[in-house]
Amino acid sequence: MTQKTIFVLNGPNLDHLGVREPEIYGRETLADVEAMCRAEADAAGFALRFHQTNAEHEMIGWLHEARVGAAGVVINPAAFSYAGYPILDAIKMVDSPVFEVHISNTHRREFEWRANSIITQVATGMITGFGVHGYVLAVRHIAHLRK
Ligand code: CA2
Repeated sequence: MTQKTIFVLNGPNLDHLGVREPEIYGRETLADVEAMCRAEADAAGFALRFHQTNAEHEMIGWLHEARVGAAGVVINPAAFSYAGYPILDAIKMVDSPVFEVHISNTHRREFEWRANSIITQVATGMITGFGVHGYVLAVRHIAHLRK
């Protein structure tokens, strides 16, 4: 890993992106999101690590890899947003900017709990409701910050 590596990390169930609830999350698959992020990172001269997991320990492992010397981290914690205290602690250990992304507008959803991400308090910034374009904006912003 070099200082020019951007991590894009995805939490539980996002492997079903584009398949379930397209009216909320859109029709792009996670593979489409990876391609969009990779194109953005490539154009700016950054390497990209793109991962998805349904297991908290695996997410923590990638955050530990990103802990020292990454350009930045983009994370959609998905439902880890609501009880993922070990992930919150791991994000606090990362020495580069960490941007939280939610595809849907979590403040405009059916349940109030969706807007109450515990991750936001340790994130550098947060994007919600920009669809999958939010990932691209976050990658672009990290490239801009770290160029
Ligand atoms: O809007 C987002 O990106 C979310 O982080 C998605 C999470 C949800 O728990 C958050 O409240 C908001 C995961 C939603 C469930 O997984 C699905 C993934 C793809 C398609 C349908 C559901």
